[in-house]
Amino acid sequence: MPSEPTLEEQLLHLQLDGWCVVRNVIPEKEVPAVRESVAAATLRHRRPDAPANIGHRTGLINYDQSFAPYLVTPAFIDLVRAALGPNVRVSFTSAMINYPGNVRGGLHADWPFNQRNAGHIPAPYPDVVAHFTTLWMLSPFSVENGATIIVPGSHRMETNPSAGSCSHDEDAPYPTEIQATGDAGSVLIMDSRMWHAAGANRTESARVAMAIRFAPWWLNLNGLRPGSGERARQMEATGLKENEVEPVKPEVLAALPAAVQPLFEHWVEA
Ligand SMILES: O=C(O)CCC(=O)C(=O)O
Repeated sequence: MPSEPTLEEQLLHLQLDGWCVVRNVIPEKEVPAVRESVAAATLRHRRPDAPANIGHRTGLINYDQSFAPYLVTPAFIDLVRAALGPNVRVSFTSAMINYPGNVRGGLHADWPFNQRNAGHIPAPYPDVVAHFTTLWMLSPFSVENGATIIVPGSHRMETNPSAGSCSHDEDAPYPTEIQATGDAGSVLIMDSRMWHAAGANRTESARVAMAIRFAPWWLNLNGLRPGSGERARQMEATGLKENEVEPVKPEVLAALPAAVQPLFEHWVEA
């Protein structure tokens, strides 16, 4: 078994290639309980507007907290903090169950680089590390069950296929794309500028995952806050839609492990 890469090696991988996988963020024996808890919460609270073949729940932290202690697994959070700064904040917690038959998604970059969101940094955007998307493999991610498709190095491009002006068609495979595979309990960390898409699930089993996104302290998240004036103004100015991230309930925040609370304090319900 090869030895685990050091934090410095993972940081270089993130900086140069835009992604890395951290193994065993949730220990192997503990993954089934987290997977079942997240899947059950997603089924109970499934977003009615979720795409066909995907069970989806945003604001997951209000519905399930089984994953919370692992957000501060040192091999994971030390790397996120080394890249984004010590005072990182969680911006999104979402659960995704990709059922058998789910088809390949379109290549895109995530908020705030996705040009279809009202709150977006307009392309051509500068080469700044501003947001991370972390995809938590609660099922093993394999080529067959639709491990996330990524285009290594694409975080250094100044646009992505969500922009009408991008020369690459979102539905066309990119010549250098790969799939980020890993055991259950691993986490794919990527710069949110990275071009990526869900792979097709050609197996008979669901692929259960979470997308937990992280922002540095200086990134303005107010456009995601339901009912905020900034959100309304951004949507009106652009004529575009925006994701909504429901506030964390005070009782949920209070029950989180002390080391996890600072990641969510900024988003607690007033
Ligand atoms: O499900 C996946 O593998 C990718 C998810 C994705 O594209 C996203 O959350 O932005």
